[in-house]
Amino acid sequence: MGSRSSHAALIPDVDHIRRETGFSQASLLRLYHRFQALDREEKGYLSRLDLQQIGALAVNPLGDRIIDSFFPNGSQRVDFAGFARVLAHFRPVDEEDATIRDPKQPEPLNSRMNKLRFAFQLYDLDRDGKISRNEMLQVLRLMVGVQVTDEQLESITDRTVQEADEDGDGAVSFMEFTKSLEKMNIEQKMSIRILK
Ligand SMILES: [Ca+2]
Ligand SMILES: [Ca+2]
Repeated sequence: MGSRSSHAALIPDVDHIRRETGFSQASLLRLYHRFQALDREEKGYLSRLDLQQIGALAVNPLGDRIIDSFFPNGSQRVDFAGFARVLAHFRPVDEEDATIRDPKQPEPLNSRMNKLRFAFQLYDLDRDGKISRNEMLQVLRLMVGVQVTDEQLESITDRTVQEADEDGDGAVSFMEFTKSLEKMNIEQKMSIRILK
């Protein structure tokens, strides 16, 4: 487990992970080394604590929520496949050109739509498919920092929800979320250079 492999073939399930994530062999190998370095106790999986060593996540206001997404269904550990799968959402779109794009395959994890889905679930904590006013408030609180008063935050939240809320139910559905981010360069915003 602890020995450093220099061949992608030594990564468990490498072909499957490659197909699923779109990472090249070389990138997967680099990610695998990163995974092994983060796994300081050579457990073969990463814990929440291990992931907190990633600088790009430590400085991201939503870093804790991104870390949560490595641990679906209350699990406490993530193996290499799960690690690569989450990071694939942050893979810059053009980095590895069209790789092995088979039209019968599902959309790549780093497509605009999948990046949006990933971003949406960072907001939608109770997973009911909508960002409630309170869920929006919590995210904005993380993002705006301490220089904003509670009252300002409340009104920013109201404005943000109202601007996106087309059907007037007081919450932001995935479609509304997508529309409100239409003009934003989500591909760029959601590209984190994790390998540095
Ligand atoms: Ca919700
Ligand atoms: Ca709505």
